[in-house]
Amino acid sequence: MATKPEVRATADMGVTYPRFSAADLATYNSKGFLIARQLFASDEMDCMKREAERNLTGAAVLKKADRAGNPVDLAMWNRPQDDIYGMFSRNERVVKNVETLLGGEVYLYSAKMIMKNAREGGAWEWHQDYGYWYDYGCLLPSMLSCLIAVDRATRENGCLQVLSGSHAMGRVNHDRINEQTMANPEHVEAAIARFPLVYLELEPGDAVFFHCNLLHRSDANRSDHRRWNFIASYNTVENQPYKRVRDYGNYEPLMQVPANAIREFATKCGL
Ligand SMILES: O=C(O)CCC(=O)C(=O)O
Repeated sequence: MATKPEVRATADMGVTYPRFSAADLATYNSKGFLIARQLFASDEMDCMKREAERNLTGAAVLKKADRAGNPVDLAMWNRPQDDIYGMFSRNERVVKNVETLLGGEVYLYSAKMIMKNAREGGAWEWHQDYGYWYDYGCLLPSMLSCLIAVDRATRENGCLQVLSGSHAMGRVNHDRINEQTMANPEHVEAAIARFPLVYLELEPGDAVFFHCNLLHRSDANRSDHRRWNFIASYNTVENQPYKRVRDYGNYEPLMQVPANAIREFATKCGL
């Protein structure tokens, strides 16, 4: 049984890609996350990066403040798209592996680009994604996110941090702090003492699949290097919200695109 939460992947021109095994699933179930290195190749990431730099500006960007008042910029998509972002969030390289981890048919719950710009991008407080989604009508934590590094992510520029194994705690209460929602501080303190803290340093194209109850956070970006990442979140079809609370997260069938869809789309659209 694999114990290291890393799956080596190759993303070559023939687009071979890793399919998570039973051992990977066991690792994911025990640690709450799994890393797939180079799930996407650098030319594919460059297509997303170019598009994002061109069109994620102005009104497309939501600005939230962290506890210290630093801006946390993000762009969000409510449904699967036919654009470059959709070629990633609908890509079978991601979705087939998500189905393995969640054990059934899934749909895209939301997608976002988290934009931590150099020297100003704000921090994220400790939280579980299910801390939000439970309130949005999802009865079960049969949900996860796939974070894809657009830029290199390091400790200095505020890479994602996780408490390995903390998803086993189940959902903890969350409180509103400024414009973010934070897991109850007493539980967080106890969890930090109990579960190993892991900094997820990533190269562009690396992906991390993480459980919706995994406690995670990230520091503000104090470096000269931008740190953007794209996060696609998935829910099982049977766990679709029992009520409509938000414009996102509502069930819509997910039309998967083949592994080579990014390059084909880029060629077609001249990206
Ligand atoms: O990108 C980050 O640093 C954290 C984002 C995050 O925690 C979230 O979107 O839930």
